[in-house]
Amino acid sequence: MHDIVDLRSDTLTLPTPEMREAMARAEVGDDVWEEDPTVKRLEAMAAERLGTEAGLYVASGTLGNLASVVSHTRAGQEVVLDLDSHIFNYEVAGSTVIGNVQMRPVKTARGFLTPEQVREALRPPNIHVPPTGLVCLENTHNRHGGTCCTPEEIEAVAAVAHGAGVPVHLDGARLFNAAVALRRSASDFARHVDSVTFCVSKGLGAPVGSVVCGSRDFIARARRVRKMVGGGMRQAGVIAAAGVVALERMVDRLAEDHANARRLAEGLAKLPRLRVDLASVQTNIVIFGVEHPEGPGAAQAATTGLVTGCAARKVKVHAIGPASIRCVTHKDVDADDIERALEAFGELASK
Ligand code: TLP
Repeated sequence: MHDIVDLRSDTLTLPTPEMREAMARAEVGDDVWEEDPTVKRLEAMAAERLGTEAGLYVASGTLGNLASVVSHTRAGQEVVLDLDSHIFNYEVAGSTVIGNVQMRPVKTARGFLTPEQVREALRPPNIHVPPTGLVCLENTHNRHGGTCCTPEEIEAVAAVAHGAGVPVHLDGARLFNAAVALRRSASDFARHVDSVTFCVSKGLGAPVGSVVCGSRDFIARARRVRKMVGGGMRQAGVIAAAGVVALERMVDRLAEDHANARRLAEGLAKLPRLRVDLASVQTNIVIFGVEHPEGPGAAQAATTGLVTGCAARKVKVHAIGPASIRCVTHKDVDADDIERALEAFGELASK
C-alpha cells in the first residue's frame, strides 16, 4: 500500500534499495572513451539477453530509437511504421529533424503492421518516390494498451522487409513485458530484426536509460549518432549500475504488474460508462474509453472529472485522448493500491 497510487506510467518507478547500493558502489570510467566498466557490463548483458553482437547504453528510449533510425537510413528515405507508434507520435519528430527521413504511418488494427501492409507500403523503384529505408515495429504496443505481438508475427513482417533489402527496427521499450507475458525469451523477438531498443527505466525500475542492441557494425554507427546529438555520457556507470540490477532482478516480477493490470481492467469493466477491451489487456497497460449518453463533449468532461477526481483521492491517472484514460501498473503499485484505484473510479463513475 502506498500513500499515492501513481498509475500514470511505469516511467515513474523509483530505484530499489539494491539499485541505489549498486549505483553507489559502481566502478566507473569515461564512457565516451569506452572505458566505463559498468556501462560495458550492462551493454554486454543486454546483448547477451537479446542474442545480438553488441549493445549501446543511451539516456532514453527516445534516443535509442533516434540513433537506430538515423543509423539505418539515409536522408530522403522513408520509414514505414504504425500510425499509433511511439516513434511517430511522441518522439518530437526527431528522426525527421536529425535524420531527414519521411515517416510513412500506416493504420493498423492492433498496432502491429501485417506482412501485407508492409508489402503495400514498400516503395517501388520509381524516380518520383522516396525509397523505403526502414520498417519500425513496437512491442509491447503503448497506445494500443500494452498489446504483444509474437516472435512469429515479427518474423513474418521482417521477412517481407528483408526480402526488399529493408532493415527492421523494434522499439521494444517494454520488450521484457512481452517476453514475460508470452513466456518467450527476449532473443526470440530480437532474432528477426536488425536492431532493438529496450528500456531499463520503465517496468524494470532503473532510474535512467535504455539499451540499443544490434550488430557490431550497427552499434558503432549508433554510437556516433548518440555522440552527435550530445548523448555521449562520461561516468555513466553510476546510472548503468541500476540497469544491471534491473536486468538481473526485475524481469520475472513483471508478471505481478500484469496480474494487477488484469485485476484493474476487470474491475473497471464492471463500472458504468467505462469501455474496457479486456482482450487488449495483455501486460501492464490498461487503456479505456469514457462514454456519456449526451455525446463526445460530455464524455470529455467526464474524462477530466475522472482524472481530477482520482487525483483528489490520491490516485494518479493520465488522459491520453479526449475520452480515454491510461493506467500503467508497475513495481510501486501493489494489489491493495489497485483496490484503492478501483474504489476511486467506482465512486466517480457512478456519480
Ligand atoms: N513512453 C512514455 C511516454 O513517452 C508516452 C510512457 O509514459 O509510456 N517507446 C515506447 C513504446 C514508449 O512507451 C516510450 C516512453 C518510449 C519509446 C520512449 O522512452 P523514453 O521515455 O525513455 O524516451
